Amino acid sequence: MFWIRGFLLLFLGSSTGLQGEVPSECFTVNGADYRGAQNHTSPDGRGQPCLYWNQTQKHAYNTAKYPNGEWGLGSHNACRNPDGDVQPWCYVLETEEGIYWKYCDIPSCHMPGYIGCFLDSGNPPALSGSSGTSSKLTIQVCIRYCRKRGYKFAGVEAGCACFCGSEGDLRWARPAGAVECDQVCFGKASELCGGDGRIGVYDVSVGACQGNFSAPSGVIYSPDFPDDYGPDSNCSWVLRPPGSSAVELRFQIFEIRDPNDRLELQDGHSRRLLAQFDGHHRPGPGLLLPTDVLVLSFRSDPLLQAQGFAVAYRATPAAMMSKKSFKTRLEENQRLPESSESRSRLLGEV
Ligand SMILES: [Ca+2]
Repeated sequence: MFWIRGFLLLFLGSSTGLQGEVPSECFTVNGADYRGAQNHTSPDGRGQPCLYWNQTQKHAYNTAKYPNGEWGLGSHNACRNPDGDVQPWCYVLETEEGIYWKYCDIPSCHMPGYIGCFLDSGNPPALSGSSGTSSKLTIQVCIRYCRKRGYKFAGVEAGCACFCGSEGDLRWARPAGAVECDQVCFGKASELCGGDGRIGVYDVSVGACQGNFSAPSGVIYSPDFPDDYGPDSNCSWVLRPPGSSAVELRFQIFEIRDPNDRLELQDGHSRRLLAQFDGHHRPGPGLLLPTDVLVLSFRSDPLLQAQGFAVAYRATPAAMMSKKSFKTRLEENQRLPESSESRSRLLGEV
């Protein structure tokens, strides 16, 4: 275990403030975006109580050093992951053995699309399809490699190896502890690519450039997530949750570099533009869109990229909504610093 507290790794540029305001699920690989209230260490959340981040001045991460809510630190003792470790953790009262921090094992804290960490003896391999190694391996490099070859799963191991596999493989896979997949990807220091004899497995739909979503809820990631989106991206996703009259979106990550990289939300029937966001016009945390077919389109220009977005969607049944509430919530959730003219253009006649 070479992860040393104080090793500063900026995984997320953004930080949200206080617990309770946003969902507790994690949308990054390592729970860097966890803002839930779990404040005990493993096992099973019944371990030691965490110390308050405003009472840990002798350690590297505390609110005196990071007073602006960086990484979700604040006057609370909930688990966070400010340094890009494998999962959220917290400081604890130092033991005689000198242990002063511990992991928090938060069950909901896994990026959707991340299947888990599994043992891989290599004989037979945990994922039995195509494989390769790369000194530039990232999670998305492996996902793309396996997606192109028609596999359902992509597995990263030992920082540099990529394996592809199908449902049948996973039936026999033996789960390993989440923290055992702790090796940095050779191609990206902020991502973890399995471990020694441990394979981190992903669904290849994460970071795809297109998709049709018909489940009542789900998560859409920008192209190549968790890597940065590429130059000249042109991707779109169609949401058609059954029995809904509106779609609620919650942006968990929105890292768009400039105004030339743009996410558009359109009504799938009329193609009317419902909202658009870019590097200068960020969405609020929640959005309600009055359509049962929503099309998301993302385009980027050749210059300057960033991580992109992770947006969770949820279908809202017809009975729960009125026209008035659509408008109110859209207005509340759009943060458009432009004129009121362009604002009404975007909102249309809701
Ligand atoms: Ca750009």
